[in-house]
Amino acid sequence: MRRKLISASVAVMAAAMICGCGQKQQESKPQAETVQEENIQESDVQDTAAQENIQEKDQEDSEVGENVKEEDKNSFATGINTDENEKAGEEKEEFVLNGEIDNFCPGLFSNTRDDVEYGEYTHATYYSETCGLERGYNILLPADYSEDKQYPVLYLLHGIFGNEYSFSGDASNKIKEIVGNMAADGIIDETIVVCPNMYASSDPEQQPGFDAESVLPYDNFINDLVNDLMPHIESEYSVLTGRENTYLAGFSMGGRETIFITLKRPELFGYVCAISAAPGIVPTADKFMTHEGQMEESEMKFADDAVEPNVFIICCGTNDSVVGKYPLSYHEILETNGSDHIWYEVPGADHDNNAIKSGLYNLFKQIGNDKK
Ligand code: FER
Repeated sequence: MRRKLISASVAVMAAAMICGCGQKQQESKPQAETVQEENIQESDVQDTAAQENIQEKDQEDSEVGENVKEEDKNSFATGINTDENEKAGEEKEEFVLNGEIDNFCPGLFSNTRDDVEYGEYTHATYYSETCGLERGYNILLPADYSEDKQYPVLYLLHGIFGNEYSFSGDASNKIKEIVGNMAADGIIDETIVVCPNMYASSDPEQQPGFDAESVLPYDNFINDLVNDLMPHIESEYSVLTGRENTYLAGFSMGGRETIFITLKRPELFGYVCAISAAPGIVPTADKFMTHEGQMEESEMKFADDAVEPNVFIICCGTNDSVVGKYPLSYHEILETNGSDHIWYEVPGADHDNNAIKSGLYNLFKQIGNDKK
């Protein structure tokens, strides 16, 4: 795939956002090489500061894992809902289909439009051999879904404490609008979105949490997805199969599993986006818990003979208060290990829907551009 390293001018954009309440945000394009140099230093500084913060918070909040309040769990699952969410879409008015990454999803695609009919989420279940139980998912079918057509499929993975309703139950993430509008405008083909429950435990009583055992079912989702859910979707719905037509994206814990699954099974997914990916792919300790890691840093790469995704995006908000600089560190490790991907930051976004909307929009934009 084409290799791109894209780093928006963080300081300029953050300042534009803070000053620009209610005003249009400044447009920012992927930077030329000279600007990248400065950005590397800028983000180095931020990186060090973030590491210090992580350590400081480690001391203050050593028990935060056990103390996550019920009302906070939703913001882990689907992102913190902030006022910025409504502003971000206004950044770009004119749309050009090209291979560039845009900072934000344009309002043209995130707004509800009268000229477009949107799909609806439906809940259904499948039997998981992996877990030995019936498991639920939500599926977003195009408004005029017909067995006479065949559709590509996006598997979309939620954050920690989430379930199959995390995305379908949050109208502010605008997923329905983004996929519906981009298809209506002919940028992408009509696409099915599947929102699974990523907690693949065989014990229905087991609960997610910030400790090694409670996280294991997330790492088991790769088996449920590949062996149970994907075959179920492919037999129950009129879908196009193969990596060209099979997409994977996820937010936070779902972003972490998206990267993990992509590295393990790159032959299955042609277009991938990991948004605000959570720590724990490689060994580390953050303010929530100590992570043994799914693999060592040296192993975080595609196998030498692997077919790699056509598009593999890793992105994160510059103000992410939950996963901080971990997505940046994934980009750096993959780069060191020679595994191609696109890295970019969403200016001003927290662990929130601005990052989610931007990531999904850019994934669909890359798909549209790749297939045009
Ligand atoms: C962690 C930090 C963040 C972690 C998970 C998350 C399992 C996930 C956050 C989310 O999904 O929103 O240390 O460990």
